[in-house]
Amino acid sequence: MARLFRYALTTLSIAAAFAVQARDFRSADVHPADYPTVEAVKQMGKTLSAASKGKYGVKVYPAGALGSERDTIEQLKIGGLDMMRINAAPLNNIVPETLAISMPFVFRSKEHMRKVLDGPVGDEILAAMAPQGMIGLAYYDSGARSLYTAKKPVKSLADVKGMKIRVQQSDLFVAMIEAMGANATPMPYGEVYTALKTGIIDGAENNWPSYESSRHFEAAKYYDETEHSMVPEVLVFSKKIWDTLPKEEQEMIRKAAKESVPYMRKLWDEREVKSRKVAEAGGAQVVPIANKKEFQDAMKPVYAKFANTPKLQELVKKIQETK
Ligand code: GTR
Repeated sequence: MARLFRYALTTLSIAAAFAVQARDFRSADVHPADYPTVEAVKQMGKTLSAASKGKYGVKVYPAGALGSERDTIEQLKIGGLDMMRINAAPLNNIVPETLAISMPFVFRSKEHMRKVLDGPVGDEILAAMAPQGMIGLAYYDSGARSLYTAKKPVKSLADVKGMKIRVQQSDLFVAMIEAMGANATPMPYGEVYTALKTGIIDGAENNWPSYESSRHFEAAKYYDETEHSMVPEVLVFSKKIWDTLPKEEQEMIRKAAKESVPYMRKLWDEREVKSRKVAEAGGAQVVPIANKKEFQDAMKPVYAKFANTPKLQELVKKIQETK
C-alpha cells in the first residue's frame, strides 16, 4: 500500500513538473525581423529558455507591431508589455540620466561608446530607469546617426538651414536639430517613410542599418555624414512584472540579456557594412562633411540647456574622461 502511495506521488510530481507552463515574455521592437536588435533579443530568449529549463522564453513582436516606441513605453510601465528594445532617445524626457548618453558628439568612437556602456556610467543609467517603472537590462549598439536629405545634400552647417528634419520623440533631439538651423519635426519611426515620400519633411537622421532597412534611402538619397549622435539601444523589462518574479529568476533574465550583447555587436558590425552597400546600390549618395567642427561647435547651447544638473554634468564628464 505504502509503495503504491509512493508510486502515485512520484507520478504526480512528474506530471506537475511537465505541467509547468512555458511563458514567453513579449518584447516589442520597431525594426523588421532580421534586424540585429530583433535577432539579439531572440538569442536572449534561447539563453533564458535553456537557463530556466523551458520555463521562460521571449517572443519578439517586430516591425512596430505593438505600436511606436512611445506607445510601448506606456504599455511596459503599466505591465501590459513585458519587454521592449528601444532607443535611449525616446526615454530622454522620462529618465533624464539617459540624456548623458544621447548628447551630440559625446562618444568619440564605437570603442569609447562600448567602454562607457559596459562600465559604471552605463550601469548607473540603467539603474536610473527603475523609479519610472522600467528595469534597464542591457545596451545594444546603434552606430552613429547622420542626417539624410531628399532634395539637396548637406555639406556644411549652412546647408541645413530651414530644412524640415524628422527627429525621435525627444526634446534633446529637437534642440539638437534646431541648433543646426533646421526645423525639427518629432514623429514615430513608422511614419517617416511616407513623410519623406510626400515631402512633409526634407530629411531625417539615423544610422546605416535603419536608413537601409526602413528603405528611407529610396526617398532621401543624400546620406550626409554628420555622425552627430551615437545614442545607443536599450533592452528594458517592465518593473511591474519584474517585481512578481523571484530574485533568482530576475538574475537569470538579466544574465541572458547581458549575454546577448556580444552577439548583437557582431551582428551590428556586419550589418553596418552590408546596409551601406545596399543603400548605395539602391542610389544613396554619401556626402562627406569637411568641417565637422562647425557642427560640434553649434551644439554648445544644447549642452548648456540639457546637461543642466550637477548629476548630468558629472555623467557627461565621466563619459568624456573615459579613455
Ligand atoms: C533607430 C532605433 C529605433 C528608433 C529609430 C527612430 O536607430 O534603433 O529604435 O528609435 O532609430 O529613429 O525612431
